[in-house]
Amino acid sequence: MTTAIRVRALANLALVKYFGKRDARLNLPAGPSLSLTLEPLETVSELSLDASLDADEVWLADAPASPSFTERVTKLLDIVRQAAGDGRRARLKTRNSFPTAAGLASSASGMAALALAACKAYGLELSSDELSALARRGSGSAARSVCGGIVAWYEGVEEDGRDSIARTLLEPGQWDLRVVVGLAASGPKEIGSTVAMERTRTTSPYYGAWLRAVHQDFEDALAAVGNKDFTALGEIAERSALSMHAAALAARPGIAFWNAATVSALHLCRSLRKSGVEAYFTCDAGPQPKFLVRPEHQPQACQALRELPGIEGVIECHLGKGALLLP
Ligand code: 2P0
Repeated sequence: MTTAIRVRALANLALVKYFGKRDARLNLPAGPSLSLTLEPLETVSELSLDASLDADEVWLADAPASPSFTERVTKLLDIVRQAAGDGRRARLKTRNSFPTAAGLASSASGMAALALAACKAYGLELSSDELSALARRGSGSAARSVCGGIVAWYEGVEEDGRDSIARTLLEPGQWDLRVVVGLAASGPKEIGSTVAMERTRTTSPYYGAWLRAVHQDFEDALAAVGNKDFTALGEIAERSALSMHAAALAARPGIAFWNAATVSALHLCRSLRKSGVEAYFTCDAGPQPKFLVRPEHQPQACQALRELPGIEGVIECHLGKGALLLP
């Protein structure tokens, strides 16, 4: 058995959402997206190769992982094994510092960590663009968690997806943005984002309008990041989230990720803004509301969200680094 490779990767929060694929096998997105890589939402993974194993062995938080998660891990490892010409099976022990599969992007940090660990373990030398494209094969949003700070994921035009990669626009130290995550419900979500986005693409009458909006929102968000214009970026983030959820709600059958606390949080966010606390609402494929705020407004936003009925806790986040090896 080889010595374990240890890596860490952070989850990310999309301000311009990824929701819809142009190629489901390669996880090629139908549009670009823009995200924040967030400390302290971390995955730490250990990977070792073991020639005596017949199949990959996957542990999630000290328990054997589900067959579906194990299968996703094997799928990504198979790509690396084929490229490296090394068929050895692996043992993966992975752990998230935050609720798994609850709309907090655990697959993004998990698959980014796995891609990096697998490259190191199998001796594959990849550029950061290539690593992003590899992580994307595990989970689309993982392409972004390879990179730190404020990140753009370009949809690309190539059929094989080699130009569908994410890159850092600003490093964590270059703009201090904060995110307050509200924990609106614990436990796994009712519908996974992969299934939800495919149903939305194939059945929602609003899907075309959503895609057109994404391209404009991405261009506007790039400009807002370039100018460090918080208000512009916040407004884009809120409208991108609401458009994504509108498209999903209109799918057949409709997909409602929100619960009562999520709706209350949207209204709370808007009343905070009226009172001078400039917070913007976003939400992903689960019920957890997230507020984008400036550092000086983080304490008030945090307190208000924590006191909201139905919110079980909050996580205060700031920009963090891309996937990295641990000693
Ligand atoms: C995002 N989401 O941009 C969007 C917003 C959920 C809502 O990326 O099928 O788990 O593995 O590519 O990456 C979640 O999608 O989906 C996601 P797959 P993934 O953050």
